Amino acid sequence: MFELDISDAQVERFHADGFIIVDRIISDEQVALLRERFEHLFRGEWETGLTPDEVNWRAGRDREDVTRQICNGWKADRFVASVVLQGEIGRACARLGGWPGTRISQDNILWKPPGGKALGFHQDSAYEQWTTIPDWVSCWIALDDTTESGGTVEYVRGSNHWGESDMIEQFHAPEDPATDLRKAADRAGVSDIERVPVVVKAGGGAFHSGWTWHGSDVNRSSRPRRSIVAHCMSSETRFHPDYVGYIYSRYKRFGSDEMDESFFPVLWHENGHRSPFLDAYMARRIPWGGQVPQ
Ligand SMILES: O=C(O)CCC(=O)C(=O)O
Repeated sequence: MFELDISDAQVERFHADGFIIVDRIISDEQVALLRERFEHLFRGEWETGLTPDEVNWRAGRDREDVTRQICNGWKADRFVASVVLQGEIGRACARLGGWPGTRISQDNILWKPPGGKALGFHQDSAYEQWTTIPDWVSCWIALDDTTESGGTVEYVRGSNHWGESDMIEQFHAPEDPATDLRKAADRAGVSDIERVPVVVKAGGGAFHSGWTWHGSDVNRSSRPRRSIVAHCMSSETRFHPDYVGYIYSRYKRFGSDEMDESFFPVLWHENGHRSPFLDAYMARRIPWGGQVPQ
């Protein structure tokens, strides 16, 4: 693991532009490990025995020309957990978000094959209304070298200042990924939309704010574009008392707005706290739901 020290200048850029691009987030060994785990995950092989929260593509079941997606692969695969739940990712997100600590909200595992269709431009935080602080900071990590024509993620510079929009019409495989983006720009009185593609080597990536518009176009290259995203929230986040998110509110207990660390673990906190099961789980010393070693 590389230390992810975020400088004051990067914090300033993050707030101004809504994102920063970083050359190196995970090691080459971790990139190779995740590429290998992708094969298992998209065949529906769950290392821990547990199904991820969202499985939007499975080999043999779904169309070959769409972007494959799984959310919360960390619950199904401890190798994935060993990368995406690292404390350093939590520390970097806390610094950028101005939080005392970081919880993972969900991971996002994406595989866009050659010819794979676009993902619509959206604001992540529009999908987070089931929480009291829907202000994500996300760490997007490339698992292949990315190119502008290869369907890499693109951020719209400064769009974190455009205000809050709703969930978009079509996230998966829209003909035109920028439909909702243009409407949001109109509402914000912006005529010049600057889309910045993230072009990095595998292992590099970016951090973006939950209110930054982003999406990605068709993969027009001959190579796959794989990536993994750690969508993070403040350690202080609680469930919204009324709003029911159709997937993640299943983890809300009746009569409580507290987030259970088994499902939304704390990756890093300035007071030294880290969810106690994480390191043993990530090292495959305990199974899902196992006894935490003292
Ligand atoms: O990787 C992409 O194409 C889009 C990723 C995304 O939507 C996200 O990180 O929130």
